[in-house]
Amino acid sequence: MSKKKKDGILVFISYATKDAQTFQIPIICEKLTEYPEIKDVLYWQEDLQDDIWTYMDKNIGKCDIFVLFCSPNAMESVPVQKEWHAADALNKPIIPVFSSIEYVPPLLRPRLGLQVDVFNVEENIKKLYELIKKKYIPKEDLTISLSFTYKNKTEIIHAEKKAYFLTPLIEFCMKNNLSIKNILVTTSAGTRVPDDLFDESVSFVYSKFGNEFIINIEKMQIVANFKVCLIGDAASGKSKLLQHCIEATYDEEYMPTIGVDYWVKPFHFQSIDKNFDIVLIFWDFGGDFEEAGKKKELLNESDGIFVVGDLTRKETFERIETGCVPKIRKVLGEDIPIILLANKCDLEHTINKEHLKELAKRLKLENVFLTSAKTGENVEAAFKSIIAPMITRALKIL
Ligand SMILES: Nc1nc2c(ncn2[C@@H]2O[C@H](COP(=O)(O)OP(=O)(O)OP(=O)(O)O)[C@@H](O)[C@H]2O)c(=O)[nH]1
Ligand SMILES: [Mg+2]
Repeated sequence: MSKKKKDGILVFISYATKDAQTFQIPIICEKLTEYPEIKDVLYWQEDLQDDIWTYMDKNIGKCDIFVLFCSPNAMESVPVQKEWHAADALNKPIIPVFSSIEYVPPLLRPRLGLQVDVFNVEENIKKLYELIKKKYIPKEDLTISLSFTYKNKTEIIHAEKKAYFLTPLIEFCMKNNLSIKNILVTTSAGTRVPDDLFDESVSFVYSKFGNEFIINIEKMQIVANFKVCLIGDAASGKSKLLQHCIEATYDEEYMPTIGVDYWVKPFHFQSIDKNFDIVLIFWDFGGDFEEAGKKKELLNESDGIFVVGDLTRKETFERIETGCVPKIRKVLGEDIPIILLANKCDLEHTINKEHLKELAKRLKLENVFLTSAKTGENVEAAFKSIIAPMITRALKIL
């Protein structure tokens, strides 16, 4: 690698280390870098500080052209295979260089490559340089127009093909009062795009269907996934409450939760002017799971919390007041919605509702419910009641 140039084509060379001499890799790289259009040529050498995986990770994403030296050694090399697969997944222009077509991975055979005579290095470099220039797509050609439509409103956004498309989409949604945490859209190509794959899928759909790209927000379905944790003393009924809510069953057998259990339940929620499909992902913590450090990490990114006490054991509420709630606020902030469930209301108990309401007020809790996992009293209503405050908070955060 030579003197740094500011602009130009960044080339990544992938080869099997055993082929370094056969293909004269260091010489090719050095000579290529001498061309003014080529900014730099990246290739891994054993004396580099980074191991090959770190090197690959850092550099494939930013290269403009990926050159693959194909040979029997390259076919057997795991790093080489990973490298070209990664480049392909990232839509990088790939140039296979080979002495015989049989060494080119079948998937890459239709691409414009370069057949070389390994003994004619000078000639190979010249041809490779021409091909690199031909395959290079200047940055300005990478801009695409995204047309967002919602009801009768349309907005065209010029985004870089490599850019994150979710950001302009969220901005558009916010302008039209449509914002929410995770978004599921239907593209004009008919593909449903989940939030975390959105950017990749847009690139994919774009490359498949050409450069006119419309995202039809009229078909947009708003889906929000919320992480909700249940915390409270052992045997207070956290798991049985969830079991009742999700499976509509109950049994007396106590099976303590070890660590954390996960439960998932979809809800439909309607506000004045919007419909939401909500998925609550419940994290059901075992009461004995008090390794503070670990729990703190696991609580991160929660959207709402249920603290659960056992009406037949007063001390379970004392611990909610002195331990649970302050800890939760410390990790998740003051605005995290917390709801108190006073469970086992089917059993005789001495704690009255007024007392619990006062407790909830003192602790600035969102709400309090007397529940029974056994009879199902208030269970569904209690779990549903956390949705509205979570949505309000998510909209504020966005
Ligand atoms: N009568 C009555 N019993 C309940 C109720 N909820 C739970 N139980 C009983 O209490 C015991 C403990 O219930 P779990 O739901 O496993 O308690 P947990 O809070 O998940 O306990 P850990 O996982 O150890 O933290 C079980 O034997 C249940 O049958 C309730 O509403 N009424
Ligand atoms: Mg449990």
